[in-house]
Amino acid sequence: MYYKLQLIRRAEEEIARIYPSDKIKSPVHLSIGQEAVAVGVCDPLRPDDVVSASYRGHAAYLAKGGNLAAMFAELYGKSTGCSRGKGGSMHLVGMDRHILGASAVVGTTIPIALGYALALQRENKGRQPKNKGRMIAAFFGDGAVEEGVFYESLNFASLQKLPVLFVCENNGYAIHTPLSKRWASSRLCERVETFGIPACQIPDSNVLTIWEKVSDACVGIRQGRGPAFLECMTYRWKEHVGPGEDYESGYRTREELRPWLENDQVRIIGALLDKTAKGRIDGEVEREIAAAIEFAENSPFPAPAELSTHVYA
Ligand SMILES: Cc1ncc(C[n+]2csc(CCOP(=O)(O)OP(=O)(O)O)c2C)c(N)n1
Ligand SMILES: [Mg+2]
Repeated sequence: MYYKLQLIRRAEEEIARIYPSDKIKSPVHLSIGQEAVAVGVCDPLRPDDVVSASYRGHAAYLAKGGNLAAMFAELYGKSTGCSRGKGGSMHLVGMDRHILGASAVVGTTIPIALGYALALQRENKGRQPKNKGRMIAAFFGDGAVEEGVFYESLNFASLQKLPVLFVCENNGYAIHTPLSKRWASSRLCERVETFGIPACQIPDSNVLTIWEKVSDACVGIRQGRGPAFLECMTYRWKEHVGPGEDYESGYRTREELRPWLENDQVRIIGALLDKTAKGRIDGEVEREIAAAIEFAENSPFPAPAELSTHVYA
């Protein structure tokens, strides 16, 4: 788990470092500070489980085992990228690791995840249940909860007992607007429970707690008992989009960040390891990231003829 936490943190720090050079051709929504959610959720999953992420998706992509070099190449707009350089940061995909393509349109990935869950359920019931027990984890932000399709999805998933784990990454903001100006009630889990879905909030982003709650939830989901819901409270350290900070822009204070810095799961989990083990992992992470950046830099851009290929299916 520390390896994954550190990989995501350092990869995104490198993205922030490279970004001003304009080599990265895509807007980037960084998850620095939110890594524990992706790792705590993806670590207990099976390799053949599916993950659906949002445009803030580097963390979920890497936590599920997405290829790091293909991610960097995608950010650089290169043909070796995981979306052939045509999607950029907001459209990471890795079907070899069962990572569904993401979308920039808030909330839209939730019903697509549901469609995948429905397909898994039907294959489960087929004569040769090759997908026995497979499930999907659907990540989305607190802003997605304001879309009507979120509630339609809760109802449909519960009614059909779909094998889906809903994961709301509640970082308190949709761009610059805090929850207090958007939600009539902050009791999200209670709202979800009225759909007959067990729901639980993890207030402190503790990666081990998230891991445990997900492991517990997966048991019922895999047995066909229907969906579960997690609200993971977290905090976005960087600006909404881009590599910088925005504590001076008036909508939040640096004071609000402080408890989350003290609760940094990357540092806390790293401190549980002995120094040699941690040093070995840190070294491995740095080598992997350097190799991924080199791969992206040396890869070609897509040929002009590719402009209209793989656009529609
Ligand atoms: C349907 C739709 N409405 C509005 C937007 C503009 N928009 C982009 S990101 C965003 C905030 C979403 O916040 P949240 O779901 O909490 O995710 P976070 O960025 O905090 O991870 C909005 C409103 C959009 N992309 N799609
Ligand atoms: Mg948010």
